[in-house]
Amino acid sequence: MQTKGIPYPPRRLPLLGDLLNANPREPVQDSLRLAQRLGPIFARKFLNREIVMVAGAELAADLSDESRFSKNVGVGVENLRRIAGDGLFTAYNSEPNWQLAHDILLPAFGRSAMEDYHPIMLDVARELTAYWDRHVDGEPVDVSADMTKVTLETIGRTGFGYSFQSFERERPHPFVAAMSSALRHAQLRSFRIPLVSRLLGSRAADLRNEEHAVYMEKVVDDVIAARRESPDPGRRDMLALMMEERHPDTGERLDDVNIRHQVITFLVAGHETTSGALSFALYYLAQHPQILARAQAEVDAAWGDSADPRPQYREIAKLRYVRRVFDEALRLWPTAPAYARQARADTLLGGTYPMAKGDWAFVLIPALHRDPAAWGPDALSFDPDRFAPGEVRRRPAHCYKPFGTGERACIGRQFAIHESVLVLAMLLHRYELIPDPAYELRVTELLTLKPEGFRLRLRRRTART
Ligand code: MNH
Repeated sequence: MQTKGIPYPPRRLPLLGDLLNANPREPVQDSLRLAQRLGPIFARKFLNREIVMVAGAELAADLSDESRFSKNVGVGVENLRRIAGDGLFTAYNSEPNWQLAHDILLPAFGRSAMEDYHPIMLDVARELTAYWDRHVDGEPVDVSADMTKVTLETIGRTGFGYSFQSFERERPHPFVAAMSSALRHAQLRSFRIPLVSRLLGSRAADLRNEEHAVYMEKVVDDVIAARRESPDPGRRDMLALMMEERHPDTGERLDDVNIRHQVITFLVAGHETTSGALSFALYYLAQHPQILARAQAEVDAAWGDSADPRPQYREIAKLRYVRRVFDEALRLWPTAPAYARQARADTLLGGTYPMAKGDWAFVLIPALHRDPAAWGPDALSFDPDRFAPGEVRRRPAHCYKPFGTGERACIGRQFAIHESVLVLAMLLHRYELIPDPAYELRVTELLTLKPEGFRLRLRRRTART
């Protein structure tokens, strides 16, 4: 879009733009710092590409107007098309497979599907506690790594009836390593300088990425083959819908290539962001003893002091305070930190900035979630009570967007929330979480965000041994 009148960082170079001042390993935290200096909208220039970032609540709310704006498959997301093709997340608005897959898959995220997933989610959560029990009074646990075990296992088993055996292996499943490399590659590719990158051996990186993509496809083909070999007629999970269901109006089905793209999409989108969100929630709980105590009291009141609680589906949504802790963690560190919006027709963003049809801008979600205009002067402090019902009503609309916005918003939102509240509650009920007092939060970026090097020591809570 036109950037006349939009602030940009100082020290811009003629050919490279802002590249020298940018940190390609931390584009989000970089931009967040710029937002604090430059305000609600600013431009960054890399080589010949100019990117507009929206950081303020008022402009982000305007971009939420579905009649004037839609999703843009932009920088970063576009680089994922090698592995996710026209899957739900990476599909262009114009691709017919988006609507087809959306309509076929929607029932997999409805209430009755969630009820079916619940016992599986509970099994996985109990595998986590069995695994953490071995660390009680011993070596600290690596929180982000273990949350990745839970969330990958959960999406694999609920969506596809497939176990990665995450808790039976010492090292992460190779799918996780391949996926992390693919995400890193997609992130870094956006910052490439064509000639320099050839000299620096980017081609080798591209070839490795190709290997990772091929490996991920092989895992997905295994998942599908496993189902073909032992069909499970009663099953109504994501894979069953994709393989058997026809569109309710047109009778069309998903083709094999598209199913592969969807499976990769769900395996990646369905675990990486939730894992980060759980990790940040545990980080903030461990940092705030009073909040931790209140969350524990809520779970204790609901579940008593059973040594082996087996909550029912409907009990999870009643844990309102645990849910607020989760919402607040996703406010400060929304683990899918940006989405892009494009103009459906020529328009003025916020009544001020001209956008031609097709022009697009990023919404920098962590900046939006810290805008004092929406969140008040203490926007940087962790306070789950911001999500008490009265407080929510006091805020402007569209200032909380961890799951994106509009028609292309996250289809897995309820899934992520149910899984996360369940896992957090199980952990809160069972353990004292003891942080390393020397730890300072470091956030790693692989398109998504997660705490790095965050460990907790565990003690069993005394009442329930
Ligand atoms: Mn999810 C889209 C965040 C969990 C599957 N997700 C999005 C978008 C955001 C997002 C933001 C919109 C991106 C854009 O506009 O470009 N998602 C999250 C977060 C969590 C999450 C923060 C967890 C916390 N997502 C999940 C889970 C699943 C999932 C769990 C699947 C089981 N998400 C998707 C899919 C899309 C999506 C699929 C694309 C939807 C579409 O465009 O139709």
